[in-house]
Amino acid sequence: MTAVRPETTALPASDTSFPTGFVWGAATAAYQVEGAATEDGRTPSIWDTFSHTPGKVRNGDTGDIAADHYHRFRDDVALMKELGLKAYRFSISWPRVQPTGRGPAVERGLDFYRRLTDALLEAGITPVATLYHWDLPQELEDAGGWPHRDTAHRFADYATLAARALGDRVGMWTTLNEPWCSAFLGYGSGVHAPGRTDPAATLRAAHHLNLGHGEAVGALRAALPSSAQVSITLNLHQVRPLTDSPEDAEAARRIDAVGNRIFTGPLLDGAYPEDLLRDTAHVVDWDELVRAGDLAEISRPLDVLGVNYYAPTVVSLPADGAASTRNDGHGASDHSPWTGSEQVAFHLANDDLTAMNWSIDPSGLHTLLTEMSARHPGLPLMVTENGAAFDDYVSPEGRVEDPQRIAYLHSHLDAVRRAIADGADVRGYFLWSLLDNFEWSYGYSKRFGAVYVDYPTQRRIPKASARWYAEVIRNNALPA
Ligand code: IFM
Repeated sequence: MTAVRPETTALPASDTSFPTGFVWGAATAAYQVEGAATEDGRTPSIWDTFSHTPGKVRNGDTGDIAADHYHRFRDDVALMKELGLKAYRFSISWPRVQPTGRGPAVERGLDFYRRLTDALLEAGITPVATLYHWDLPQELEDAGGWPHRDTAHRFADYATLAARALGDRVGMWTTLNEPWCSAFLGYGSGVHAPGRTDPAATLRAAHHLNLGHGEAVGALRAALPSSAQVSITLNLHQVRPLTDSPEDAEAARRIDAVGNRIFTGPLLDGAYPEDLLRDTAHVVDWDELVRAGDLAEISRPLDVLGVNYYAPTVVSLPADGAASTRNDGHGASDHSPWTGSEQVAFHLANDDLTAMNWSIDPSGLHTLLTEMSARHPGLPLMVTENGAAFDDYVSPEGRVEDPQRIAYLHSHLDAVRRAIADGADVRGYFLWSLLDNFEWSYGYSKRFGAVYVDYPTQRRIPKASARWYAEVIRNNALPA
């Protein structure tokens, strides 16, 4: 079994190289790429239900076929090998493995991940498995979803099934991907599945995601060899006040609390931050929600922390107390996802935008990594997602030239390299995404892939950025 455990060494600031053993990868997620939505016993997840609900996803797109990775994974692994990837971060579809979210595993579902990981290992690519990238079995949502405490226990049970089946070949495990999105976009603003807009349910979901993570860490440690590495991936918001005013500092404190510390507090410090509890006391009864023993469970030690970064989060507190702009990059909704801090306004950091209308600012990644590493010494970091959507197209010669993505990757990888030189313990980088895929409520309208997918034919065309990234991997260094 291969585990991702490179030795990092300090780097000179002027160099363009990365530490020996730096993990170069690319990432995807089950619902975004697999397709095969009804095959081999898979039942609907909340994203199947949501995407099939008219008006929820742009153009009525669904993940029914997606990039057809379920059937084409061998070709995709061959492509990864060609690009020289050292690791592939994928997610396991819960409703494929345990369709109703309860009871025994479905072997046919697990077999897909056995075949995928075998193919990866054969190609010399380290598999990195995420247990939950947002596809809750619909039956569990019908029983209450993440706001319901039992969902956390169900998740730990599923973690055991997955670890028992794949623990002999997967050495690196991630419990949740971006629990902020699951809780705040799924139950707050409703732009993600299951599309609920209930502030109390949002905070309850956040706590139960934390609890589910903690219980899953325990389950994984019990089922896996001691060499296995266990992590969680957070989309930490790199929060900046718009001005130096005390009001904007207050806005930044609030968004840092409900966007970041609601997870890092209990996970890494064993407690919910006092200011978060104050800001949200009118929404939920935290004393009733957080039971004895929960915080010890949630704060089980981790081997690695996964960090996803795309753009900074610039905030202000409008003088009239009403947020006039909610340019938070998380999709349009009449309901704010920022439970308890709905009055905060959001701004673009600059006008250099990706196709998602997210500002391009690599300094945010440097700040995030250096600050997290300084705050949590001894906890290695992994950039588990970073990348950009642009309006890619195939030229008449059959090529996809994406110089903007190359520039984005170059500047962000340079930020990672500088963070390492400045003392951050960053072990690897996973480009989001290997393939163009189903970008949630944006459907297939946004292309994040290093590899272009022509959806009508499912033909893969590596973009210029894929070739560029392959060269970086080969040299373990950025071009000078
Ligand atoms: O596509 C998503 C991914 O599923 C989670 N992180 C952000 C990406 C881009 O929006």
